[in-house]
Amino acid sequence: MEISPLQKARYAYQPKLPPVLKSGIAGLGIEKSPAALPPEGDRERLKALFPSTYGKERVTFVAQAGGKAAKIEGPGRELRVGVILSGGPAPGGHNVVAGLFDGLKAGNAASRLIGFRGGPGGLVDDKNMEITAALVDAYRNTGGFDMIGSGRTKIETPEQFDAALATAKKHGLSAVVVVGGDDSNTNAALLAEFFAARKAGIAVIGVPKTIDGDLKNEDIEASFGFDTATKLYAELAGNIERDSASGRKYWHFVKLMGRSASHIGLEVALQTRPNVALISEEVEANKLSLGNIVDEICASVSARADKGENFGVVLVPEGLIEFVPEMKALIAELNELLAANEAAFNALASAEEKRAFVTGKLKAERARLYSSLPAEIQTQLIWDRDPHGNVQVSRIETEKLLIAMVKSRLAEMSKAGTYKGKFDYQAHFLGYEGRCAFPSNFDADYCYSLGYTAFALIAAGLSGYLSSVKNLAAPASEWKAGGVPLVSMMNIERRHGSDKPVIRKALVELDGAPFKAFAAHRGEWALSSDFRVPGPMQYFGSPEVTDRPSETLLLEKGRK
Ligand code: FBP
Repeated sequence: MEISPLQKARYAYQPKLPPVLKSGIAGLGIEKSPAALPPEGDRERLKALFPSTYGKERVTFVAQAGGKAAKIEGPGRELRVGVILSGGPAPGGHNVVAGLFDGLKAGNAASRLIGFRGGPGGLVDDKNMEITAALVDAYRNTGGFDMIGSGRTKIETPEQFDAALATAKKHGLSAVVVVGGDDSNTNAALLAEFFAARKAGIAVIGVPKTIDGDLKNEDIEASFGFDTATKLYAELAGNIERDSASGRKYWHFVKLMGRSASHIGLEVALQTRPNVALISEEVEANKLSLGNIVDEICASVSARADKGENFGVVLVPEGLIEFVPEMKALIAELNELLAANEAAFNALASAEEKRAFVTGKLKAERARLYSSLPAEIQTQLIWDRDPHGNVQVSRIETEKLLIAMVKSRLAEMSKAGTYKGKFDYQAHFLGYEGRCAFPSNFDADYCYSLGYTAFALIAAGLSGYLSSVKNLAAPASEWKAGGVPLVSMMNIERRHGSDKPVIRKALVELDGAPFKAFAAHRGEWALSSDFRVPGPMQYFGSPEVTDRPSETLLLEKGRK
């Protein structure tokens, strides 16, 4: 296979590790401290659901140096470890595997790493491949999950749990590492509990992945992939802004990936200063309707038209549709209706028949809202849910819905004499192009460190932990490594009509520093053409440019 010059150059990049892991794990000490507690009302139920793994302490690796911290027993043990990449790809996944592999081999050259292909289903169905040094070398510092593939299978039935255990035993595994987001790590917690209850002696360790940036808390400062994906989207959004200011004839509506939380949209807004950036969490908090959102966009369009500037940029978070209260209620009713009438619905051949079927079953008010939407959006709203029951928001063209609504509102305003501009538009969706990009230096370092830390947790005989690398807003020379108990991050949520233990999703906090920084400036950005163009991500050069973390992280950690 012919590789690009950049890929070749990136092979030579040596990712940075937290200092404590730089000389391997021999002599490494472990400090324990109380972990955060789940919400008070859920503790008893979680304790009952996770009798073997509830109540574990947070661990931090420290240099032993003759200190009092407990030591890792037998650090050079021969280990066999399985690894699964789960859910949507995120830049840096291959470096998690590389860090895990290098750690294992540094501990004992005879240790082996087995990749389960195509996500969690690979463990259930025993689709495996040996991860060799040559394979790892071919993927170092590259984007994608194609080394072993990924998938969204949810391990939930007793048969699936039994099959996963049988596979792990067959391969003589000491541990399974699950690289995934909140749903996948919820699965990891359940698997850890199941293996512990069966006294299988097989550890389960999670690694926090998702470009969405919503798997974070006081111990997990960022999920990997967010940094790279947002740098790439910010480059593209900035270029679109400059194009709009050059051509002076289009309003660009840019939908940005991120299933639920608006962290991606917020980060890109902070980097590019668009005229409008919608934040789903604010829409929900202020109970804004689609009409209110359209008003906000039209206010900017109209004020800019008054200055003769019939162009601009609107950022739309992918998950918006589910945060608009009226749409949220509609989607909830659709979910129930589709689940209850699965066979009859699936038997219908055309999209038109399917739309008519659901319209006939919706309550009057929601049927009215559903019918008022463009036919394509109606169809997109009834497409299959993913295996975790989520609406596939990446397939709903919210940016086009907003364009249609803005256009018709402007026509009304024009008639009433309150708008005198010209509205031409372009729609974009930035999503899949960011998930497999070459990881930024930050993600290359972070992922390698997370993989190496996962190995250290396994070597320390721990299970039910999420690999944690902290102090990320500082240079890697100040990073810290450890683990957070998965159950400590859980709560009980209502999913598909029943209570389920799940890892809490971190939404944008409206009293958090990143949102406040955005809110302080957006009024001025709504009118201005003084866009900020970040340019392409840099891999070589001054660390101030190449290693700069996201604005979100810098603001959250008070470094800005
Ligand atoms: P994860 O939560 O698995 O990391 O996936 C995130 C994501 O990229 C979302 O932003 C997006 O809505 C979704 O995956 C798209 O999923 P798919 O790859 O199945 O189309």
